[in-house]
Amino acid sequence: LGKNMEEWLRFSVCFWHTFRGTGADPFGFPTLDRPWDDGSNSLDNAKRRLRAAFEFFTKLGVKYWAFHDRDIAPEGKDLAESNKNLDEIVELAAELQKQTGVKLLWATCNLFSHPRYMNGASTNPDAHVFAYAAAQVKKGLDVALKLGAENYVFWGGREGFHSLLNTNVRSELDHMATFFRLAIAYKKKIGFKGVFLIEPKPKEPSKHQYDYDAMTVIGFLRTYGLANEIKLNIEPNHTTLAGHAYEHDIVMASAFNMLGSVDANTGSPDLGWDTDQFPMDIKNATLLMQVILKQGGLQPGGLNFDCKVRRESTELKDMFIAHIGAMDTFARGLKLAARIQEDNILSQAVEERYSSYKSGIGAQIEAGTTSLEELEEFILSNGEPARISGQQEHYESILNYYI
Ligand code: GLO
Ligand code: NI
Ligand code: NI
Ligand code: NI
Repeated sequence: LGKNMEEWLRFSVCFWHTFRGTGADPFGFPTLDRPWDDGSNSLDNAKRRLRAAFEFFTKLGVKYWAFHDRDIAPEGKDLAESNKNLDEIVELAAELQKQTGVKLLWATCNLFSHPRYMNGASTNPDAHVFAYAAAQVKKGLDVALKLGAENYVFWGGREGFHSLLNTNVRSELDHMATFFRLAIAYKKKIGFKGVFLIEPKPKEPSKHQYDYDAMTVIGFLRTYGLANEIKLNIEPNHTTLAGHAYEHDIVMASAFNMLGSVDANTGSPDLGWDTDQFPMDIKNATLLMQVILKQGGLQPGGLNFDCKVRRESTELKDMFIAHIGAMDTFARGLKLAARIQEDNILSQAVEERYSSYKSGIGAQIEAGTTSLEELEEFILSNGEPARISGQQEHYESILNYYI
């Protein structure tokens, strides 16, 4: 396939779940053992955590990691102190990256946890909050540049609304576009070469999220003339939360040349929220890798495990097993996708399905050289189209043969 498996499978460990996750949920206290973490907000604790993380990455053999500004370094009493804390931790991160060879897939800013962001960040009705978020992203981009991030992610955690009665949606979307324009200008100014990625997600935590799903974000980017500057980071658990199939947003983003990276996880369709489970389903992984194969890989994006071990997994070794199991799942998915591509049976079947567009009136439709009058003329002389079977079961049984 022209690349070795590692180039197709650019795995990344996320810092926030793996090193900040505790197993706590809205109904219960922490359950996970984190022997290196004393639970305090001190810089010493942050450093211990980071060292543990790099030990984990190296033992696992994963080449990339990803983090938010506020999960690697504690928030200070004001922006200046937060930035100072971040600088100190980033120094250590730079050192650890150099020592281990582990690279930064992407950096991001947490613009959703602090109470100041409760009504949104760039879409906040208060300009003061917009300014704070912008200042935070400025620093986030400096840090991304320093650590050689290959991408930079924007997940609009609170960019949405709970009620239309108090919301001016047009002005909030205009502000969000301005926010991205400012970030693009700064990125160019400092010479940061990483790719900007928006991560769509519906329903959580705002009742309505502006970045609902892939096509919503693509529509937003095109409306505001930003589609050449920003791609998408797709998380399948968000896709299923939006009511789509696991691979839907991957397919959609890739179809429009907008698939930059993947937050590789899965949810429980029987639960219905963002459970961030480790992907263990071979069929899902195969369908996803098929798209990645077809578009020639994800570089400079990757497969970032935005996943948490479940509350009931209390041991450190569970963290290893979860990541290894997920990596194996995608490795098998890649192999199966490669076989499916090689055999060409499915793609031939699809091609056949669209064969009417290859000649005659179909070719004219494809080329955009026809008119309503001409199409009417065609129907008047050719009559009713034949009914052709959709053959869903046929396609599904072919896929089953591979899995
Ligand atoms: C939440 C998102 C979140 C993002 C992260 C990076 O559901 O998946 O974890 O991936 O903030 O942007
Ligand atoms: Ni995510
Ligand atoms: Ni998520
Ligand atoms: Ni997540």
